Amino acid sequence: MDDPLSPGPPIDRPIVIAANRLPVMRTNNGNWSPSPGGLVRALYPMLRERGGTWVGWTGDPDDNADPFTVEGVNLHPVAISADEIELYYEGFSNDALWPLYHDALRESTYSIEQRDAYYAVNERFARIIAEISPEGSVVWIHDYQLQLVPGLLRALRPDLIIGFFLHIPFPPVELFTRLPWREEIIRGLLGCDLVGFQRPTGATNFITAAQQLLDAENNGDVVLHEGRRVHAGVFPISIDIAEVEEIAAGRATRQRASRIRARLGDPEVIMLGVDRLDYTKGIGLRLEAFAQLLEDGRLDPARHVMVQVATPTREAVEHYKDERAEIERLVGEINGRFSSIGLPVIHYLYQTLPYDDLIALYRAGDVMLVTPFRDGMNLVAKEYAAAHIDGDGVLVLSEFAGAADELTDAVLVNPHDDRALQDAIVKAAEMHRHERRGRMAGLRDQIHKSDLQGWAARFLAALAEAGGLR
Ligand code: GDG
Repeated sequence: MDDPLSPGPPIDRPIVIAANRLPVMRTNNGNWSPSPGGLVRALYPMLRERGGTWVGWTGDPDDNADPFTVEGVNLHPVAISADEIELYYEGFSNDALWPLYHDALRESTYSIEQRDAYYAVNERFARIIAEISPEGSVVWIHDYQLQLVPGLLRALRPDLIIGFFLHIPFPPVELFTRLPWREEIIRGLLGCDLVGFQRPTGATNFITAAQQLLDAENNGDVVLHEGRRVHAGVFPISIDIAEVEEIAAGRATRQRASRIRARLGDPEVIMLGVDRLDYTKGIGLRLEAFAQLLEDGRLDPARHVMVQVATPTREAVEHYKDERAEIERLVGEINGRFSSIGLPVIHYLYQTLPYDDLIALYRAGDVMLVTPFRDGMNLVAKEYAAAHIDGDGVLVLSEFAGAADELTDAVLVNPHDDRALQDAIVKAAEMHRHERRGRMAGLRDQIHKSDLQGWAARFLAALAEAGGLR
């Protein structure tokens, strides 16, 4: 019998990847080096090995850099102006789509200028991909910034096999239909042969939106649109497990982890949060739950400390500035009330740490708190389990993270329920060693079922099949 997880034989067609950002960054001496980040870790080595092309923005405004090659990978920059960064990226992508897709709506701020910039940048991507893709190429487009590209590209190049992966949730139709340009987005995605989602609900929501908004018919997970068959599939993303385990096993990491514990005052339980400082990640709720537990005496500042790493992100967007101010106010307030001299109860870092340091922190963390309101997957949860080669540690995980579908040995919690969140934190902090080890073994078995490279290979194999290559 075929292994359902086996990706099958490699694809012999040229591969073109498109993402908002190129996989490389300019270094100080003007050269290019691979940028950090999961997507790059998954796809760049594959392109380096077999050759291929990546289309994306360099990260600098008005950058008209010519196409170039790094380690055999062809890189095609897409120029984006300073105005477009404000309207297409910060505006439409991060201020309109991001909250809508994470059911984090405050008030709807939809602007036609932002939509026009989004369209213009998507069209530019489509044109460049159409110009550079060899006949019959396999094109894989990533994420919510580029949802119109498949449709625009299909019109220009019907010969291409086009796939799209959405890294964030696809919202229920009742929410999605708030967007004035909802049909346009669905039409864009229906330019694909395969649209991939993190969770089954994402695929179902997308199919329902296509039915309701465009009268598209469907047969199971295949949507029939303008005489074409568009597959919707589920591909939960993973991490580079071997890399995390290797770093975690290193002597330097072990030493760093014990130094961290010592510097925190050798507490009984280190609680850890690691997130981009994003309002969807539920950092504030977590801090409030921690404070309430200290207040009620269910946790003890002499025995329990929290480390919160909040990585700077989207600092130009107003809601992110507000979120940062609120988190920092809370940290100050809680530390003011519960710390003693030399021993803060919350250690807060608004920094991007080197990956090795992050893995050492994961190893030091006895309880990992991952409490987003809504999250496509959440790789931090998987990295924490991968780093715990010692077989110990407890993961508290929001039901609203995609990772909750797979990581059922976590302490699963509804972060909107403050009492439940407090109970989950106490349960994790007090969990008996035997149960901790049993649950961690379950988490580690689960993550070992699929790594990042396997995820990419499975998506590409499904895309080849959807495009009629198999
Ligand atoms: C989107 C979706 C989906 C964090 N702080 C530091 C640092 N990180 C790294 C982590 C992890 C990554 O950033 C964060 O990944 P997440 O999955 O948690 O979240 P998003 O950035 O929101 O990603 C998400 C993902 O796409 C993939 O499809 O899972 O749901 O929202 O890898 O390690 N890395 C370093 N220093 C830090 O301080 N080096």
